[in-house]
Amino acid sequence: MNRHLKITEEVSSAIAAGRPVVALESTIIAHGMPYPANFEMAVEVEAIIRNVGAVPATVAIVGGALRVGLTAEELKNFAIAGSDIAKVSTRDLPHVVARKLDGATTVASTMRIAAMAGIQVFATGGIGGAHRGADRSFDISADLTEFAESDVIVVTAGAKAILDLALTLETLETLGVPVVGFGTDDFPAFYSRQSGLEVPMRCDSASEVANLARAKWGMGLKGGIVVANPIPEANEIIASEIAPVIEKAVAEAKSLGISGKSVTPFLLAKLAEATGGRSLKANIALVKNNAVVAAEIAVAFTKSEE
Ligand code: PSU
Ligand code: MN
Repeated sequence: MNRHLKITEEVSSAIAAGRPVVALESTIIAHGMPYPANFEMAVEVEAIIRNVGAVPATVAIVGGALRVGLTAEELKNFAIAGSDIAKVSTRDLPHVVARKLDGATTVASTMRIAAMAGIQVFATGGIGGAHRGADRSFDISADLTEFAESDVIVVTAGAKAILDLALTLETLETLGVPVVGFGTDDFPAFYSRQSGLEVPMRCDSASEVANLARAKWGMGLKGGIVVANPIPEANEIIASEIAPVIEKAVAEAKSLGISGKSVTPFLLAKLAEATGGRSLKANIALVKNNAVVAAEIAVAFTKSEE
């Protein structure tokens, strides 16, 4: 095991014994929600995973160590520090590790660290993707390329419509990544249950997802699986309602010349500002929903094939 990894006793003994473990990212805590809602969300999501019978493992970088499993106090530190903590994608890992810095991990770097630790299932809110105008800007999240690299199942409420979702699905196809609609034929758009874009395949249970992963990895195919799980109906914000807010945020980012790793946090902050408490509530509900499904998949994965 590599010398930069630091896994808690609880998580490492669960991995060693083949018990179910679910990884969680920390950018969603530091950059995705305001304090104290982010801290409450992080604690509740861990409890949800335990209730289903899996061990939660929040991933972050603390003093240059790749940490798998955080204490409640550490979760709170990340929640309070918010955007003062660096957002760390895969390309940033060497820098923060060499300089012994703290960092909040994105979907991409969390997948990589989970794979290093031997964790196969990860719950998040929404993955990054190909931004609008990516045909010229090349702004395609490293989350997507990470799916070609790391053998991890990621449960996500699809991706936000701040992105070009059609281009996001095309990119995942090019990279050979299965995108599974969980109980749906339509790729979910985070706040909305439907994007109008078809998913290439569908599973209706956790054990079906586990079987798909076994088939993929069993034939030696490398990389992850996107499990696209729609937001619960009660918390949905329909697409036509959120669309004008998104258009405005995207136009503002463009006119301000926002680029690179600031694009996603800028758009997320603008959306949160414009939709107020409702989008925060939706965000928390979908993360919890994803945590349940991820824990069920992790449990199914430890059982024999059904
Ligand atoms: N999309 C969301 N919420 C998030 C993110 C994306 O709806 O919190 C975060 C995740 O950590 C994701 C990252 O991995 O942003 C992607 O950033 P970028 O587009 O810069 O790769
Ligand atoms: Mn980007």
